[in-house]
Amino acid sequence: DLNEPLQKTFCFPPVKDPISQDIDHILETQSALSVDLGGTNLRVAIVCMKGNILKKYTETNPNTFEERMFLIIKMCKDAMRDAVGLNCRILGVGVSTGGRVNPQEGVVLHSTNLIQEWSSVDLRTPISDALGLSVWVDNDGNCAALAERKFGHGRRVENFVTIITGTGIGGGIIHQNELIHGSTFCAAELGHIKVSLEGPECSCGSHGCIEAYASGLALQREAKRLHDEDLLKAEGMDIKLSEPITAAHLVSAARMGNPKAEAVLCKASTALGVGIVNILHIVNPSLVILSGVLASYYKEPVQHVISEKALISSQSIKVVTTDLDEPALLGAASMVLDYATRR
Ligand code: ADP
Ligand code: BMX
Ligand code: MG
Ligand code: CA
Repeated sequence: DLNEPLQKTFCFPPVKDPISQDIDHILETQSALSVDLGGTNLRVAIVCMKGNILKKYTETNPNTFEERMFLIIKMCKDAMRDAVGLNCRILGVGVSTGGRVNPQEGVVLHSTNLIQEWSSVDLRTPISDALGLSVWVDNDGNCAALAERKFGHGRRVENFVTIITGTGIGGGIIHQNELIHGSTFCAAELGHIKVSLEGPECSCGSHGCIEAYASGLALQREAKRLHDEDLLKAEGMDIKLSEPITAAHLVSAARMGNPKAEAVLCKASTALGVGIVNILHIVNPSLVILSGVLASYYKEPVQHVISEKALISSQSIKVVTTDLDEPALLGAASMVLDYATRR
């Protein structure tokens, strides 16, 4: 075949100069271990400089302090072993966790009921001692904001806010390009913005927080309530007896036209939207980034509430959903990648 040698000649990849080859090599091999502790899950990942997750491990977050610390260290050791095979050099460990965190000390100061036995916990010392690596720690919503600033829609955006929905609702605020921690590391606890005086009880012990209306746990609570009253099913929806009821059932039921499920989701979206309007009126960001399991569901109703309830000067702000896979994990990694390589 006369064409064959010709094709071969033209199929060679473009030759890179040695400097860009070196940079590519560094970006692909220098990596961080990242840990994300949420109300349900404990995740660990190996993340490279480019923000790609090279390997991810997921377990249920244990209920006791002892089991949790043991599992974090075990999962990190497993990941470090796998990193060798993946040709990754681990620069340090970034930890994203629910709760108020002092990032200077690497300590979780206080947690709500969402994570038990997780107050006054020094994470830096035991993890660093066990792994022989430097450790950075911050709140999970704050980490999500760091990830958006480095890898996501927050790149080159001076003022933005992110809201991440999981078991609870986490938040992060970037103001003039910097994360806000506040005077006692309690800034940007956006899940605990209150939108009513007598709303549903929240896992923080208060009432009417947006987390108590719109989080995964809140929707699961409502799904179970409807299920107990035999009101969760919709035409064509099949729920097995043994199946645990979750927020996902509520979303499916609403999509299939169940008016009770629709009403619950409408209230949840409105509560979240009103909470976001309050945020707009306090920090006036130019962008709101929604992430987590329900982000795509909430985007449109939140935009609608803003158009109805925000002051004219706040109406032009943009609401987008993240394009990152795991914002909290990636943000935990970004602390390592930014600080460990700082000269
Ligand atoms: P966390 O960080 O709090 O551990 P995740 O971000 O891992 O949580 O999300 C877990 C939460 O999301 C659980 O509350 C679960 O019920 C809810 N969830 C999981 N899948 C879905 C889904 N498809 N739709 C709605 N909620 C979901
Ligand atoms: C809770 C609170 C926040 C956290 C948020 C999201 C604790 C333990 N958690 O509001 O600090 O950012 O949950 O957490 O106090 P997740 O479990 O949904 O990831
Ligand atoms: Mg989470
Ligand atoms: Ca936060």
